Amino acid sequence: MASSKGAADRSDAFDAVVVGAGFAGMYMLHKLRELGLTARVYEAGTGVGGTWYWNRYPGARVDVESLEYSYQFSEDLQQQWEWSERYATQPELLRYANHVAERFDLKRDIQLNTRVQAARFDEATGRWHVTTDNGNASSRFFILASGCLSSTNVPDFKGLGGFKGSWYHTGGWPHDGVDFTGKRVAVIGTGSSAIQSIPMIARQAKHLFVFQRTATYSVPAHNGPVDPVALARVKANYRDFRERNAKTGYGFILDANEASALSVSDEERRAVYESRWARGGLGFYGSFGDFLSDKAANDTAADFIRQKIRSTVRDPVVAELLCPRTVVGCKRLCVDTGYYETYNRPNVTLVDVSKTPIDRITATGLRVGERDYEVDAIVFATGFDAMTGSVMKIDIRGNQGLRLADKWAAGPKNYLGLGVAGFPNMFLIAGPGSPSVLTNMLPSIEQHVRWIGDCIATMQARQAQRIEPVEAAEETWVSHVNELAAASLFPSCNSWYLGANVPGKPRVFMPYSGGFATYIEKCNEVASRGYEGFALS
Ligand code: NA7
Repeated sequence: MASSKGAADRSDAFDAVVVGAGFAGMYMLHKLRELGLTARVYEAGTGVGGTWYWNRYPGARVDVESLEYSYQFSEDLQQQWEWSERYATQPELLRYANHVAERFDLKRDIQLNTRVQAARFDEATGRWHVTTDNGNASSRFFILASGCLSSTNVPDFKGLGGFKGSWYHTGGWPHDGVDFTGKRVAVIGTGSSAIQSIPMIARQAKHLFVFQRTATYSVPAHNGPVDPVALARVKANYRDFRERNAKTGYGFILDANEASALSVSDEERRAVYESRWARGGLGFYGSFGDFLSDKAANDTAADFIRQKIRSTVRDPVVAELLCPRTVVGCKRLCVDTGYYETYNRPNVTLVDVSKTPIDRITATGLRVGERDYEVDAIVFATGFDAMTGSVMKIDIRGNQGLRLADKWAAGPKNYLGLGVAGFPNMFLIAGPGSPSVLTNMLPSIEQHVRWIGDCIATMQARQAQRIEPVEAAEETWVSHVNELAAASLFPSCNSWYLGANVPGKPRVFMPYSGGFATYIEKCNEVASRGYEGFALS
């Protein structure tokens, strides 16, 4: 049974402590057990599932096809689990997470309802001392599986405390749902969470006001039941399917077209975009090879999507406001079901806050410039302190009391996204410095867990006690990550990849943008060279 507050009968010394019981933490626990190690996972929520535990807003679903956004470590699991839709909904993903936890008997080592507050490395004993709001523990390994999008960002609007209605953040949605029937609702933000929830809320609400600071590109999902023919084909050789997806840049199969968008005629280009649009989903990224490296190539995709918006939204003024002006893919493309169409509803109003920001929250709504918008509920679809937020909330101290918060004050620094110099036996899963959020998260998570597992097994075989990156290797990696980003179009907009959505956060492009397959090769090479760039002692 999963424990709750008051697990006093438990031993507090483990081989490993893992922070977070999302997909990363759960598989890490399974892997540690396979290695014969003891572990405790601490999870702030009252259940497993991470992102899919917290993000219960209406319309929440995965943006990668479920046959790919799923664990591959167990052949029986991937054969037996049946996804009902091409893109699973949040409730289905949460059922899957719970199924995995039950199936592999994970819950007995997961302490729920417990937030890790601090972790300190003791150089004399070589152990981490972990403090939580519900007991303490010590361990040899300290593993952060705390999620990239788990620290919610609620902008510091004046007056929120005095608002008489209800307010919600998409990333901390009430478990029993919210009924907006007959209500006037404000949604702040037009990122992925907003784009998924707006069509659903619009169907319920009396009136919906959407406050848009930056328009976002979205491609249609064309969601539906999983195609039984495609399903049978994948299941007949799931391993092959997974191997193909590990050889891609994004960790999912998008039949990438390597040609330049500028090397073909206007008709051919349009035909490529039309076919990707008709297929739906993030396969749009695979339209052309220079999509994210050449601005002129990217402009052709931007023009195509803007035309789609103009042909969908009937009011030309609203359509123009919804047309993004940024680079396509500079923020993760959104995948929607009826998003742009929603603006044709009479009960939906788009409010442009790009030039005149939201001034304050009043007792009865929102004030923008001279105008008051009266609402009964506010939905903050305002994103997250991404990639570093949940790590930085823990007071982590390594050698000689070095604080991770100090080391990362100007942006995250690590080697391969896996370890941090000065913090022995600490590993990060799918965080900054790795492909992470630029890819299909599940295979990225599994690749990290396998790598960490192999590393620990090597340490056991060599009777090594500690591992940590060498400063020089870390510096080289950080420069490499920065150079890759600088050579791409990613830094051209204010995305959460750059930390630009959180006031005061250092503007550093956090994920590794060299592609999933290249990254895997690099990690394997480091391991095969005896963990080159790491100091083992
Ligand atoms: P995002 O993508 O960070 O979107 C947050 C949205 O909230 C975005 O449109 C922001 O505008 C807007 N925002 C944030 N602060 C403000 C203020 N102060 N005023 C007005 N608007 C604001 O978060 P999501 O949860 O939608 O998606 C996160 C990821 O989850 C997504 O990329 C997928 O990978 C899944 P901005 O663009 O910053 O101008």
